[in-house]
Amino acid sequence: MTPIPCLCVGVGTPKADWPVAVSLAELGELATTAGLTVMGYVSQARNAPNRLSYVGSGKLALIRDMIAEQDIAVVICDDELTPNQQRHLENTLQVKILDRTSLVLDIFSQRARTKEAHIQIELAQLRYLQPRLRRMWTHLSRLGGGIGTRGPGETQLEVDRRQIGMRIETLKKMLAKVRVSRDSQRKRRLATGGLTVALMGYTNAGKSTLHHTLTESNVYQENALFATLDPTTRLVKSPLADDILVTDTVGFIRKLPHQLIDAFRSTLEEMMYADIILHIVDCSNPYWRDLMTTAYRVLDHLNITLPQEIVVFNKIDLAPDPVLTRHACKDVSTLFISATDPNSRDRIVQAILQKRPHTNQQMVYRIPYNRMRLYDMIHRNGQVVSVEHTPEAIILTCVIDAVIGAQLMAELHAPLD
Ligand SMILES: Nc1nc2c(ncn2[C@@H]2O[C@H](COP(=O)(O)OP(=O)(O)OP(=O)(O)O)[C@@H](O)[C@H]2O)c(=O)[nH]1
Ligand SMILES: [Mg+2]
Repeated sequence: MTPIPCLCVGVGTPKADWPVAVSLAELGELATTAGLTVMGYVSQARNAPNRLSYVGSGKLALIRDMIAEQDIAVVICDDELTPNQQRHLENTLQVKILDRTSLVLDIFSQRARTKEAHIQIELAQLRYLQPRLRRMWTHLSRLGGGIGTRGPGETQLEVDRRQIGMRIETLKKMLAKVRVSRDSQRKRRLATGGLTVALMGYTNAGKSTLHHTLTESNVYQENALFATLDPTTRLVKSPLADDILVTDTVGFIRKLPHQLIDAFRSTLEEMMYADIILHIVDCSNPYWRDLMTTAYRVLDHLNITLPQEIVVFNKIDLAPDPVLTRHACKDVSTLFISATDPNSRDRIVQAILQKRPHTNQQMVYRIPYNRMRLYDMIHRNGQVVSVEHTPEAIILTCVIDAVIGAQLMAELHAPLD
């Protein structure tokens, strides 16, 4: 595939939450994820984006030079452009102009796998297109020589608008049907009585990687933004518990296009039905607190109240100074892992079980003869159902408090000192 060279342009305003450079770097990652090649970044500090040209005239001239020098084919602006801004930039710069919203929509449409995701993305794209239709009409009326005030262009615009409106209604109905089937799937799952856990967090935090480590299933992971769109639920594979279901979900992003809020709502609703949320945070990112805030803001916007939350700091192996990072993060959580390390699985399962409402469950322990101390502890804490002696170990079945039972099981699997 021939590379498509692009330029990322951003405006830093005094009331922005993040420095413009950070937001622009993320825009660059989005562009790469969408298959473009980033040739450069241009930023400008202003009170607000220019209403016509997004940046000021001096920067615009600079961008024009860069386009000529580096053969730039696409310019991407870090905010959603108004139809006027987009037209003005296209006319002035004579290249394709994208904005953050259209880029995110494009990535979503590349990633959509399920029927629901396809419907959601088409809805979002049509909602993005609706206010921009006027622009197409302007082109058409110009082609028609601008004869009269109600030229063929305007008729076309009315037809386009009506067709888009009808398509949106059809898609909404299709979505309602898909949701009914998803609700019944969820009800069936909840009826099994297991503990349900949902992974949540900023895009690229490592949710799918942890999902894979916990369940040994192959959920798509990639060093790209929005690798996952659709929720996937699997059983956790651990000797500590056999009834934990974990759901992987879509990642959050700052400046989430409002057209996509609905698409997020349906996916994130999965979280409301979970018993526990694991909030995965990339602690190697210096802006980890802002990443967390962004996630909470989106949830707030969607009116989603979280059940119990456990904050898990991931990618500790990538932290430049792990001791300093642990210290800086400790007021939020003390759970630090590398999702890529299989040993993190049982630490996560233990953290989940500690939050689990205390219930008794039947467990089977296979205790080697050199671990008789554990045999006594299990005996003391649970009600023994049966004991069987084999040449290598004692097989002990007992009814025991789920949390204590899991802790003892973890000790049994820990290496001997
Ligand atoms: N070094 C290191 N890399 C990790 C760790 N966890 C995840 N990664 C990498 O980070 C990238 C993103 O991981 P994903 O699991 O796809 O992230 P995600 O949160 O599912 O991202 P979205 O689906 O986009 O929301 C991948 O390249 C992973 O291999 C970790 O603990 N250490
Ligand atoms: Mg993912």
